[in-house]
Amino acid sequence: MSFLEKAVTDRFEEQGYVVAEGILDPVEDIGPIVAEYEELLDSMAGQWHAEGRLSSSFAELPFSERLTQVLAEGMPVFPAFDISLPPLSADSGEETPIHLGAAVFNRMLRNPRLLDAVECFIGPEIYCNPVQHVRIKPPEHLVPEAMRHSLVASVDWHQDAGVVEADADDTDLLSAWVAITDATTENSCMVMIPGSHRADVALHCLTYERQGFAGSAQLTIPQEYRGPKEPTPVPMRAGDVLFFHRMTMHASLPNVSNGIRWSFDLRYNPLGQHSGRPWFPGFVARSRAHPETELTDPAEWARLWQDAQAELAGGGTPAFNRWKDDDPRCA
Ligand SMILES: O=C(O)CCC(=O)C(=O)O
Ligand SMILES: [Fe+2]
Repeated sequence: MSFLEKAVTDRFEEQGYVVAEGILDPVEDIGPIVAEYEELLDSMAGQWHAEGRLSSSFAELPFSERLTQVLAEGMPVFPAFDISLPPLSADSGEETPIHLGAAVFNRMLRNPRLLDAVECFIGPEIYCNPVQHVRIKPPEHLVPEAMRHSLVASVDWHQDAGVVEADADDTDLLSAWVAITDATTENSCMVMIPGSHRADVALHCLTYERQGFAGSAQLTIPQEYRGPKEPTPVPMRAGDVLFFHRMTMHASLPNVSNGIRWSFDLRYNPLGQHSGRPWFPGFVARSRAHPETELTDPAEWARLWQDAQAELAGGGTPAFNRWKDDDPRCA
Protein backbone atom coordinates (compact mmCIF):
# COMPACT_ATOMS: atom_id res chain seq x y z
CA MET A 1 0.00 0.00 0.00
CA SER A 2 1.39 3.41 -0.93
CA PHE A 3 1.90 6.20 1.59
CA LEU A 4 -1.11 8.01 0.20
CA GLU A 5 -3.31 4.91 0.31
CA LYS A 6 -2.29 4.32 3.91
CA ALA A 7 -3.13 7.91 4.85
CA VAL A 8 -6.59 7.45 3.28
CA THR A 9 -7.33 4.13 4.94
CA ASP A 10 -6.02 5.42 8.32
CA ARG A 11 -8.48 8.28 8.10
CA PHE A 12 -11.27 5.81 7.31
CA GLU A 13 -10.33 3.78 10.40
CA GLU A 14 -10.38 6.89 12.54
CA GLN A 15 -13.50 8.65 11.23
CA GLY A 16 -15.54 5.86 9.64
CA TYR A 17 -15.45 7.63 6.29
CA VAL A 18 -13.07 9.27 3.86
CA VAL A 19 -13.28 11.02 0.50
CA ALA A 20 -11.01 9.83 -2.29
CA GLU A 21 -10.74 12.60 -4.84
CA GLY A 22 -10.88 12.28 -8.61
CA ILE A 23 -11.57 8.54 -8.87
CA LEU A 24 -13.94 8.81 -11.83
CA ASP A 25 -12.79 10.52 -15.00
CA PRO A 26 -15.19 13.19 -16.31
CA VAL A 27 -14.78 12.13 -19.93
CA GLU A 28 -14.04 8.42 -19.80
CA ASP A 29 -16.42 7.47 -16.99
CA ILE A 30 -18.98 10.16 -16.19
CA GLY A 31 -19.59 11.04 -19.88
CA PRO A 32 -20.86 7.59 -20.93
CA ILE A 33 -22.95 7.22 -17.76
CA VAL A 34 -24.65 10.57 -18.31
CA ALA A 35 -25.21 9.69 -21.99
CA GLU A 36 -26.85 6.42 -20.99
CA TYR A 37 -29.27 8.23 -18.67
CA GLU A 38 -29.97 10.92 -21.27
CA GLU A 39 -31.02 8.22 -23.68
CA LEU A 40 -33.17 6.53 -21.06
CA LEU A 41 -34.90 9.78 -20.13
CA ASP A 42 -35.41 10.61 -23.79
CA SER A 43 -37.21 7.36 -24.48
CA MET A 44 -39.31 7.52 -21.31
CA ALA A 45 -40.31 11.17 -21.77
CA GLY A 46 -41.18 10.49 -25.43
CA GLN A 47 -43.38 7.58 -24.46
CA TRP A 48 -45.14 9.39 -21.61
CA HIS A 49 -45.82 12.35 -23.85
CA ALA A 50 -47.17 10.07 -26.60
CA GLU A 51 -49.46 8.45 -24.01
CA GLY A 52 -50.75 11.87 -22.99
CA ARG A 53 -49.37 11.61 -19.46
CA LEU A 54 -46.78 14.38 -19.90
CA SER A 55 -47.51 17.89 -21.25
CA SER A 56 -44.40 17.83 -23.47
CA SER A 57 -41.47 15.52 -24.08
CA PHE A 58 -39.24 18.46 -23.06
CA ALA A 59 -36.74 17.34 -25.69
CA GLU A 60 -35.21 20.82 -25.90
CA LEU A 61 -34.17 20.89 -22.24
CA PRO A 62 -30.81 19.79 -20.87
CA PHE A 63 -30.91 16.59 -18.81
CA SER A 64 -31.15 18.17 -15.36
CA GLU A 65 -34.06 20.45 -16.24
CA ARG A 66 -35.79 17.81 -18.31
CA LEU A 67 -35.66 15.35 -15.44
CA THR A 68 -36.91 17.97 -12.99
CA GLN A 69 -39.87 18.80 -15.26
CA VAL A 70 -40.77 15.17 -15.74
CA LEU A 71 -40.65 14.53 -11.99
CA ALA A 72 -42.61 17.71 -11.30
CA GLU A 73 -45.39 16.31 -13.49
CA GLY A 74 -45.42 13.19 -11.36
CA MET A 75 -43.92 10.68 -13.79
CA PRO A 76 -42.46 7.48 -12.29
CA VAL A 77 -38.82 8.12 -13.20
CA PHE A 78 -37.94 5.87 -10.30
CA PRO A 79 -37.66 2.89 -10.04
CA ALA A 80 -36.97 2.88 -13.80
CA PHE A 81 -33.76 4.85 -13.26
CA ASP A 82 -32.54 2.80 -10.33
CA ILE A 83 -29.99 0.00 -10.54
CA SER A 84 -31.65 -2.21 -7.92
CA LEU A 85 -35.19 -3.33 -7.21
CA PRO A 86 -37.55 -1.58 -4.77
CA PRO A 87 -38.30 -3.11 -1.38
CA LEU A 88 -41.98 -4.04 -1.57
CA SER A 89 -43.17 -7.24 -3.16
CA ALA A 90 -45.96 -5.44 -5.01
CA ASP A 91 -43.35 -3.37 -6.81
CA SER A 92 -40.89 -6.13 -7.42
CA GLY A 93 -42.92 -7.90 -10.05
CA GLU A 94 -41.48 -8.75 -13.39
CA GLU A 95 -42.84 -5.57 -14.91
CA THR A 96 -40.85 -3.20 -12.67
CA PRO A 97 -38.28 -1.58 -14.96
CA ILE A 98 -34.79 -0.99 -13.63
CA HIS A 99 -31.74 0.35 -15.40
CA LEU A 100 -29.11 -2.26 -16.21
CA GLY A 101 -26.95 -0.37 -18.70
CA ALA A 102 -23.47 -1.20 -19.94
CA ALA A 103 -22.00 2.18 -18.93
CA VAL A 104 -23.21 1.73 -15.34
CA PHE A 105 -21.71 -1.77 -15.29
CA ASN A 106 -18.38 -0.95 -16.95
CA ARG A 107 -17.69 2.64 -15.90
CA MET A 108 -19.25 2.52 -12.43
CA LEU A 109 -19.64 -0.90 -10.78
CA ARG A 110 -16.50 -2.36 -12.38
CA ASN A 111 -14.55 0.86 -12.77
CA PRO A 112 -10.90 -0.18 -12.38
CA ARG A 113 -9.84 2.95 -10.48
CA LEU A 114 -12.80 2.54 -8.15
CA LEU A 115 -11.96 -1.14 -7.58
CA ASP A 116 -8.30 -0.24 -6.93
CA ALA A 117 -9.50 2.04 -4.15
CA VAL A 118 -11.97 -0.57 -2.84
CA GLU A 119 -9.10 -3.08 -2.74
CA CYS A 120 -7.21 -0.83 -0.30
CA PHE A 121 -10.08 -1.17 2.17
CA ILE A 122 -11.30 -4.75 1.80
CA GLY A 123 -8.59 -6.61 -0.11
CA PRO A 124 -8.42 -8.09 -3.63
CA GLU A 125 -11.33 -10.57 -3.53
CA ILE A 126 -14.19 -8.20 -4.18
CA TYR A 127 -17.92 -8.91 -4.40
CA CYS A 128 -20.11 -6.20 -5.89
CA ASN A 129 -22.95 -6.14 -3.35
CA PRO A 130 -26.45 -5.70 -4.86
CA VAL A 131 -27.43 -2.94 -2.39
CA GLN A 132 -26.87 -0.14 -4.87
CA HIS A 133 -28.80 2.90 -6.01
CA VAL A 134 -28.72 5.92 -8.24
CA ARG A 135 -30.11 9.06 -6.64
CA ILE A 136 -30.94 12.14 -8.64
CA LYS A 137 -32.23 14.95 -6.49
CA PRO A 138 -33.87 17.98 -8.11
CA PRO A 139 -34.47 21.18 -6.14
CA GLU A 140 -36.70 19.72 -3.42
CA HIS A 141 -39.51 22.26 -3.73
CA LEU A 142 -40.04 21.25 -7.38
CA VAL A 143 -40.71 17.61 -6.53
CA PRO A 144 -44.35 16.88 -5.62
CA GLU A 145 -44.53 16.03 -1.93
CA ALA A 146 -45.94 12.57 -2.59
CA MET A 147 -42.82 11.74 -4.62
CA ARG A 148 -40.15 12.95 -2.20
CA HIS A 149 -38.69 9.54 -1.43
CA SER A 150 -35.14 8.63 -0.58
CA LEU A 151 -33.91 8.46 -4.19
CA VAL A 152 -35.04 11.99 -5.09
CA ALA A 153 -35.04 13.87 -1.76
CA SER A 154 -33.08 13.99 1.50
CA VAL A 155 -32.37 10.88 3.53
CA ASP A 156 -32.64 10.62 7.31
CA TRP A 157 -30.04 9.30 9.79
CA HIS A 158 -29.16 5.65 9.42
CA GLN A 159 -26.34 3.15 9.22
CA ASP A 160 -26.10 1.05 6.07
CA ALA A 161 -25.83 -2.02 8.32
CA GLY A 162 -29.28 -1.02 9.58
CA VAL A 163 -30.91 -1.24 6.15
CA VAL A 164 -29.79 -4.79 5.37
CA GLU A 165 -30.49 -8.13 7.00
CA ALA A 166 -28.95 -8.79 10.42
CA ASP A 167 -26.97 -11.73 9.04
CA ALA A 168 -24.74 -9.16 7.33
CA ASP A 169 -23.84 -7.38 10.61
CA ASP A 170 -20.39 -8.93 10.48
CA THR A 171 -19.93 -8.48 6.75
CA ASP A 172 -17.13 -6.09 5.94
CA LEU A 173 -19.53 -3.99 3.89
CA LEU A 174 -17.95 -0.94 2.30
CA SER A 175 -20.20 1.82 0.95
CA ALA A 176 -18.90 3.83 -1.99
CA TRP A 177 -20.84 7.03 -2.69
CA VAL A 178 -19.88 8.37 -6.09
CA ALA A 179 -20.54 12.00 -7.02
CA ILE A 180 -21.67 12.46 -10.63
CA THR A 181 -22.35 16.17 -10.07
CA ASP A 182 -20.65 18.28 -7.42
CA ALA A 183 -22.34 17.74 -4.04
CA THR A 184 -22.64 20.82 -1.83
CA THR A 185 -24.32 21.79 1.42
CA GLU A 186 -26.98 23.53 -0.70
CA ASN A 187 -27.68 20.68 -3.11
CA SER A 188 -27.94 17.74 -0.70
CA CYS A 189 -24.45 16.54 0.10
CA MET A 190 -23.91 13.79 2.64
CA VAL A 191 -23.55 14.42 6.38
CA MET A 192 -21.58 11.99 8.51
CA ILE A 193 -21.08 11.48 12.26
CA PRO A 194 -17.32 11.01 12.73
CA GLY A 195 -16.39 7.99 14.83
CA SER A 196 -19.92 6.58 14.89
CA HIS A 197 -18.67 3.44 13.13
CA ARG A 198 -17.17 2.18 16.39
CA ALA A 199 -20.61 1.45 17.83
CA ASP A 200 -22.94 -1.43 17.01
CA VAL A 201 -26.10 -1.29 14.96
CA ALA A 202 -28.22 1.46 16.57
CA LEU A 203 -31.99 1.52 16.91
CA HIS A 204 -33.71 2.47 13.62
CA CYS A 205 -37.34 3.58 13.71
CA LEU A 206 -39.79 3.46 10.81
CA THR A 207 -40.85 7.04 10.08
CA TYR A 208 -43.87 7.30 7.84
CA GLU A 209 -43.73 11.10 7.52
CA ARG A 210 -40.61 10.54 5.44
CA GLN A 211 -40.83 8.20 2.52
CA GLY A 212 -38.43 5.48 1.78
CA PHE A 213 -38.47 4.05 -1.65
CA ALA A 214 -41.63 2.74 -3.35
CA GLY A 215 -44.04 3.61 -0.58
CA SER A 216 -42.01 2.24 2.31
CA ALA A 217 -41.24 4.23 5.47
CA GLN A 218 -37.83 5.80 5.93
CA LEU A 219 -35.64 4.46 8.68
CA THR A 220 -34.37 6.96 11.23
CA ILE A 221 -31.97 6.65 14.15
CA PRO A 222 -33.62 8.78 16.85
CA GLN A 223 -31.51 11.72 18.05
CA GLU A 224 -30.79 10.15 21.44
CA TYR A 225 -29.19 7.14 19.75
CA ARG A 226 -26.84 9.16 17.54
CA GLY A 227 -24.12 9.84 20.08
CA PRO A 228 -22.59 13.15 21.17
CA LYS A 229 -20.50 14.00 18.08
CA GLU A 230 -21.52 16.84 15.76
CA PRO A 231 -22.50 15.76 12.24
CA THR A 232 -20.08 16.86 9.52
CA PRO A 233 -21.26 17.79 5.99
CA VAL A 234 -19.11 16.31 3.23
CA PRO A 235 -19.08 18.48 0.10
CA MET A 236 -17.54 16.72 -2.89
CA ARG A 237 -16.58 17.30 -6.49
CA ALA A 238 -17.93 15.27 -9.41
CA GLY A 239 -15.78 12.16 -9.72
CA ASP A 240 -14.90 11.98 -6.00
CA VAL A 241 -15.91 8.93 -3.99
CA LEU A 242 -16.95 8.93 -0.34
CA PHE A 243 -16.12 5.59 1.26
CA PHE A 244 -17.81 4.74 4.53
CA HIS A 245 -18.12 1.94 7.05
CA ARG A 246 -21.37 -0.03 7.43
CA MET A 247 -21.80 1.33 10.98
CA THR A 248 -21.10 4.99 10.17
CA MET A 249 -24.20 7.10 10.84
CA HIS A 250 -25.09 9.31 7.91
CA ALA A 251 -27.87 11.34 6.30
CA SER A 252 -28.19 13.75 3.39
CA LEU A 253 -29.29 17.38 3.33
CA PRO A 254 -32.29 18.69 1.36
CA ASN A 255 -31.58 20.14 -2.06
CA VAL A 256 -32.24 23.87 -1.70
CA SER A 257 -30.18 24.79 -4.79
CA ASN A 258 -31.44 25.40 -8.33
CA GLY A 259 -29.82 22.33 -9.87
CA ILE A 260 -29.82 18.56 -9.53
CA ARG A 261 -27.56 16.50 -7.28
CA TRP A 262 -26.69 13.15 -8.81
CA SER A 263 -24.89 10.25 -7.13
CA PHE A 264 -24.54 6.50 -7.18
CA ASP A 265 -24.17 4.59 -3.94
CA LEU A 266 -22.54 1.22 -4.33
CA ARG A 267 -21.42 -1.40 -1.88
CA TYR A 268 -18.66 -3.96 -1.94
CA ASN A 269 -17.69 -6.74 0.43
CA PRO A 270 -15.06 -9.47 0.54
CA LEU A 271 -16.14 -12.59 -1.38
CA GLY A 272 -18.00 -15.20 0.62
CA GLN A 273 -19.65 -12.92 3.20
CA HIS A 274 -23.40 -12.35 3.61
CA SER A 275 -24.67 -9.63 1.25
CA GLY A 276 -27.58 -8.57 3.47
CA ARG A 277 -30.07 -9.00 0.60
CA PRO A 278 -29.53 -12.58 -0.54
CA TRP A 279 -32.50 -12.51 -2.94
CA PHE A 280 -30.68 -9.95 -5.10
CA PRO A 281 -27.74 -10.82 -7.35
CA GLY A 282 -24.24 -9.51 -6.75
CA PHE A 283 -21.19 -10.61 -8.69
CA VAL A 284 -17.43 -11.05 -8.49
CA ALA A 285 -16.08 -7.62 -9.43
CA ARG A 286 -12.43 -8.53 -8.88
CA SER A 287 -10.58 -11.64 -7.87
CA ARG A 288 -6.79 -11.73 -7.93
CA ALA A 289 -6.94 -15.40 -6.90
CA HIS A 290 -9.48 -16.49 -9.53
CA PRO A 291 -9.75 -13.80 -12.20
CA GLU A 292 -11.75 -16.19 -14.38
CA THR A 293 -14.67 -15.85 -11.94
CA GLU A 294 -15.03 -12.10 -12.53
CA LEU A 295 -18.23 -11.04 -14.25
CA THR A 296 -17.28 -8.92 -17.24
CA ASP A 297 -20.37 -9.00 -19.43
CA PRO A 298 -23.01 -6.32 -18.80
CA ALA A 299 -25.64 -8.45 -20.54
CA GLU A 300 -24.97 -11.26 -18.08
CA TRP A 301 -25.33 -8.81 -15.18
CA ALA A 302 -28.67 -7.65 -16.58
CA ARG A 303 -29.77 -11.28 -16.90
CA LEU A 304 -28.96 -11.96 -13.24
CA TRP A 305 -31.33 -9.16 -12.20
CA GLN A 306 -34.03 -10.25 -14.62
CA ASP A 307 -33.85 -13.79 -13.26
CA ALA A 308 -34.04 -12.53 -9.67
CA GLN A 309 -36.99 -10.39 -10.60
CA ALA A 310 -38.84 -13.31 -12.16
CA GLU A 311 -38.23 -15.38 -9.05
CA LEU A 312 -39.39 -12.61 -6.69
CA ALA A 313 -42.52 -12.04 -8.74
CA GLY A 314 -43.51 -15.61 -7.87
CA GLY A 315 -42.85 -15.57 -4.13
CA GLY A 316 -42.93 -11.95 -2.99
CA THR A 317 -40.03 -10.06 -1.52
CA PRO A 318 -38.96 -10.76 2.04
CA ALA A 319 -39.03 -7.76 4.42
CA PHE A 320 -35.99 -5.62 3.75
CA ASN A 321 -34.95 -5.04 7.30
CA ARG A 322 -35.28 -6.05 10.92
CA TRP A 323 -37.09 -2.98 12.27
CA LYS A 324 -40.63 -3.26 13.55
CA ASP A 325 -43.45 -0.75 13.52
CA ASP A 326 -44.44 -1.38 17.12
CA ASP A 327 -41.03 -0.97 18.80
CA PRO A 328 -41.90 0.88 22.05
CA ARG A 329 -38.57 2.76 21.92
CA CYS A 330 -39.82 4.47 18.75
CA ALA A 331 -43.06 5.85 20.19
O1 LIG B 1 -27.38 9.96 -1.28
C1 LIG B 1 -28.13 10.07 -0.32
O2 LIG B 1 -28.90 11.01 -0.20
C2 LIG B 1 -28.12 9.04 0.76
C3 LIG B 1 -27.21 7.90 0.43
C4 LIG B 1 -27.03 6.86 1.45
O3 LIG B 1 -27.65 6.77 2.47
C5 LIG B 1 -25.99 5.87 1.17
O4 LIG B 1 -25.28 6.00 0.18
O5 LIG B 1 -25.85 4.91 1.93
FE1 LIG C 1 -26.99 4.96 3.57
